[in-house]
Amino acid sequence: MRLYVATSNPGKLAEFRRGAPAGIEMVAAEPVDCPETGASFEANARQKALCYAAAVRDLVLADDSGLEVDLLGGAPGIYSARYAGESAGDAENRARLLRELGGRRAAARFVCVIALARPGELLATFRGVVEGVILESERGAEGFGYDPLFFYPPLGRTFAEMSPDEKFACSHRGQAFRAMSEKLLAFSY
Ligand code: ITT
Repeated sequence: MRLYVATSNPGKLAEFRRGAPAGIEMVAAEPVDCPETGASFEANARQKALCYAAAVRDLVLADDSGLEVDLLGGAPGIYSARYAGESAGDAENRARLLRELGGRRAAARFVCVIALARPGELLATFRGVVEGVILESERGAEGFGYDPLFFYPPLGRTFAEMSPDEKFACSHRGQAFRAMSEKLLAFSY
């Protein structure tokens, strides 16, 4: 079956494409300028999914995700993509995170909420969470976003030091995706 992915983030798209089981074809939806005005990952994922479903006129998956750092009161949270400013890139966002932490290591979690929608109808949301530690400097070159700073204790490496398959097996996005996959058939008629 075909599932449109509502994202303009190539890192997310690559992870979904690689992680999807045989039988689910993940297709990149043409970028749509959707409002992202919710106060939670769930609200933003729902908004994105419904907005893209209206444009694509088919079944759509949207992902709203981000990093919550305890020492920073949960920041950057839903503002993770624009932590260092509206047009900031991943490297600038990581630099701001390191500045805010001032050399301290900090407990943190990645959160991912996947929303499934058809035109005019929100079908379901799925949440995945992974706990880790923000390091005082970057390690590794895989992945995207905050991956080089996110240390995952059970494997003793950052997400940027893992292969894509290793990351998807434990990540917030992999967890949410697997929960969604279990329910997907029910929505595909
Ligand atoms: P779309 O809305 O088009 O999907 P986006 O990048 O703006 O793309 P979000 O609003 O959900 O998406 O922001 C997610 C940000 O959180 C992302 O840009 C990264 O900075 C961070 N992030 C989320 N998942 C991550 C992961 O697996 N590894 C590293 N950083 C991640």
